[in-house]
Amino acid sequence: MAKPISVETLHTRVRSIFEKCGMSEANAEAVAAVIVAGERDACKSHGIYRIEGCMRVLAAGKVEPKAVPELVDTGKAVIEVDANGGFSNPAFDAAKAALVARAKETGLAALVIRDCLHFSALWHDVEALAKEGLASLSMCPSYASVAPTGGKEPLLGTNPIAFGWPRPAEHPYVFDFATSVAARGEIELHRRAGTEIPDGWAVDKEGNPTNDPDAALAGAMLPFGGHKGSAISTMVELLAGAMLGEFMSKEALDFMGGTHLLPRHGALVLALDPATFSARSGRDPLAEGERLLTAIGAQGARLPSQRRFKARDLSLREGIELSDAELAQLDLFEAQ
Ligand code: NDP
Ligand code: PYC
Repeated sequence: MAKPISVETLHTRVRSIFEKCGMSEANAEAVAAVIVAGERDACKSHGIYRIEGCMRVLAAGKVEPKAVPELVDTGKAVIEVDANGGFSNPAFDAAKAALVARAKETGLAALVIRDCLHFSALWHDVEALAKEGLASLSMCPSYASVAPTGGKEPLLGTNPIAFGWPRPAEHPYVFDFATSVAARGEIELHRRAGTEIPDGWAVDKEGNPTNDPDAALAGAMLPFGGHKGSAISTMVELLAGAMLGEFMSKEALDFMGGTHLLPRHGALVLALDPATFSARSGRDPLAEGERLLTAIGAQGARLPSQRRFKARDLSLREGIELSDAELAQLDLFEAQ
């Protein structure tokens, strides 16, 4: 194992790989930021492993490398940003200030991200909103790779959903997960490592349970929590696909021509100002939240994102440990 690499150095290297692929400075910066944040926080399924996937969609011409996001703010609760076929991350960055301002003004605001290539973890966005004192929910479809509970054909995406809640003196409360048992990225990491996937993650093409990552990727993944996860995943398709007039996971798959290319569709972010909602109650919502969150911790249960924040602290202090294979791949991408 080589010496750890600093977060800044990794960021510079990833950004320059994307600039070499033809991305504008601003887009390369935003995409590198979310990938390096994933690696820094030990979220390997959406860390540097994703560079290759991004390069593949760039090479296939299915994402606009120099897209300039266009903000459409009519002063109403729903703000739109058109990613114009570019990555979702610069589009979110371009709209964040308007979303925060509207949520604080009216108590509740929504951001619609249109026509974006979305490959990243969602915690990045809800954490940014929690830093502004807002609660938020973020969701998007993906590409059809998950069978609804009771079915066996891929129809739903891995459809992630993330929630953020601000905490006055702590990292925010954040959960962020695929509505499939595991993110597709996790299965791909098992395939690369030559290891089996756990029971219950997926079925093969015939609908039989499988532990083989290749058979799982060719078959169908399963929603988490049976019919409950299946329904939440369907809700994501309806709210962040049908309602926005953007691709649902089946259409995203057809548009990309297969799961070898990352999906293009829309995304929905809801931002809520806790102070506005509780104003007439005379109670402090953040203090109420603290009571619950500390009681959970007092039982010895860990909060979601606690592992991630710990990994972040370590990476910022000591750098990020990458395997020799990962470093060799970075060198290869830089040389291309
Ligand atoms: P995980 O199952 O790894 O984690 C889900 C969440 O649960 C995290 O917030 C995690 O916190 C928390 N958690 C895990 N174990 C515990 C525990 N024992 N107690 C309390 N909390 C726990 O996530 P997934 O594999 O489902 O998803 C990984 C990422 O993939 C997400 O960031 C998601 O946004 C992304 N994704 C993106 C897609 C896209 O289309 N853009 C599609 C699908 C997924 P912690 O991190 O601290 O462990
Ligand atoms: O890991 O499921 C996943 C995924 C799909 C698109 C981006 N990430």
